[in-house]
Amino acid sequence: MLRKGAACLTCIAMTLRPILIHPDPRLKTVAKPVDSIDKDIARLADDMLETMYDAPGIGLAAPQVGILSRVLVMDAVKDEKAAPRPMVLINPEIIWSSEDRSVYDEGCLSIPEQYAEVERPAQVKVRWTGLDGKAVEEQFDGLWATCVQHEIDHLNGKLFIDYLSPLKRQLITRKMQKLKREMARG
Ligand code: K1U
Ligand code: ZN
Repeated sequence: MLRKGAACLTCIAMTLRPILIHPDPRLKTVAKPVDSIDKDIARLADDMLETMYDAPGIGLAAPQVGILSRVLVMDAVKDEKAAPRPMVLINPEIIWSSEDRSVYDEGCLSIPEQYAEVERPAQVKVRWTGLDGKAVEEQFDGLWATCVQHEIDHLNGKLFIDYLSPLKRQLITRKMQKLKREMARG
């Protein structure tokens, strides 16, 4: 997988999928576990990575493209010059969280141009199934830990604004309703 704009023949077959904007009932729904990793899941993962890099973003969960399956992609490599690290996590589970907490000014591709500080465990250990069907476990910290928790929240129908006060959440929701009305008008 290459970053946006990089030449890649296999990328030609990939499709950018439209990203749902909050509020949308699909973003509040708990996604279903994937029971078999077939070509449709591989295609979904490829499309999600392409859509994430194009946005641009550092993560994307399947419900954000309207698919209620437990699949997420991420690449939180910060250094533009470093090699990309596209990751596909199927049925991810947090199996350990640190006591230690960290605060990050989070954004969300389903809530464009809105940011807010969210406190989460600073490190998490995650278990998931890879596209090859094999179980994987890895401990994440820094931006990777924030991102994987944000994405797993999406699989559970939770958005970063759910960590904010009802007043702040309502303010952002109203802005998004207005944005969606404007987008619908073209
Ligand atoms: O899930 C999403 O909506 C994607 C989201 C992930 C995320 C961002 C910040 C903290 C936790 C999780 C994004 O990628 S928003 C865009 C963004 O943060 C970004 C975009 C380009 C370069 C660097 C960051
Ligand atoms: Zn998000």
